[in-house]
Amino acid sequence: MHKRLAAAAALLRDAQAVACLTGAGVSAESGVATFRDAATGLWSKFDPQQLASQAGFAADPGLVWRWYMDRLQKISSVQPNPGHIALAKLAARFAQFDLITQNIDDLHERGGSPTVYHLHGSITRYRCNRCAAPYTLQPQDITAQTPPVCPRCRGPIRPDIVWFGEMLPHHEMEEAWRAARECEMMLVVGTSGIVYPAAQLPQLALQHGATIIEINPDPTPLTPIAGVALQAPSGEALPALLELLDAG
Ligand code: BJW
Ligand code: ZN
Repeated sequence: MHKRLAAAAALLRDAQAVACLTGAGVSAESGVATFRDAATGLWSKFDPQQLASQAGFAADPGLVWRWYMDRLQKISSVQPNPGHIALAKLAARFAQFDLITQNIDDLHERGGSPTVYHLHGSITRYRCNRCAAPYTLQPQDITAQTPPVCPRCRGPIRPDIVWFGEMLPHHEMEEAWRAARECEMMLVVGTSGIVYPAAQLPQLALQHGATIIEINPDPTPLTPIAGVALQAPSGEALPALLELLDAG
């Protein structure tokens, strides 16, 4: 592990442009459940892939609303972990550092990262599912059994999150695809690498000459294209990487 960390630090030391793609694993050590680990607890009998879709919302809007409000409360109650904090500090070391996340939580921001491209939206923002008007969540919405109703068109309110079959937000996609083309190094942290189009980003970076550093305790479909694979939790590997860089 130490050898691979040293190799990763050596590669990063001279880089000018670095990009980082994160997934649910970066928030796992904060206590936020990942998607494809065996689901536990209250929601274990529901399939996230079914709930996170227009069809799932149409079939049972209340169920989907309660699922998100439960996750919002969980996310609000947890803290960024040393991985989020190390990424914010790493950013300051490079002329260009683009942080791209698939996560809908705000733990990167709370960990100190100034600009974060949320490819799959954010659980802190809400909008109408019919007319797309933005909606400010009210305290009573959090315990409501059904979604709030849009004041403009009476449509159901939903989180501003990208469900299966929906398009990713235009600006975030542009920035993420630019970052992948421009970077010399791409850190790929805590993602299973199976959800598209986000999983294309490391491939694109590689095609444009970047080296991929993967941080994940388990192998993924992206591991074979990684120049260095650090098989460790990101809350340990990222601070260790930062320490090696700081040591010069
Ligand atoms: C640790 C750790 C620790 C643990 N430290 N690591 C091409 C091919 C095939 C299918 C498609 C394709 N293009 C599009 C599709 C369809 C679909 C898709 O990709 N399906 C796949 C499942 C096959 N994609 C879409 O529908 C996308 N839209 C789209 O393409 O629109 C155009 C279009 C329209 C119509 C038709 C066709 C195309 C939208 C995708 C939106 C994904 N949204 C979700 C849900 C958000 C809602 C919510 O949160 O409720 O986003 S899916 C879910 O997966 C979530 C995540 O952001 C995303 C990625 O998951 P992630 O982050 O990788 O988490 P996990 O749990 O999978 O992995 C965690 C990893 O962490 C693991 O590897 C662990 O080992 C690791 N780990 N502890 C570091 N401590
Ligand atoms: Zn509306």
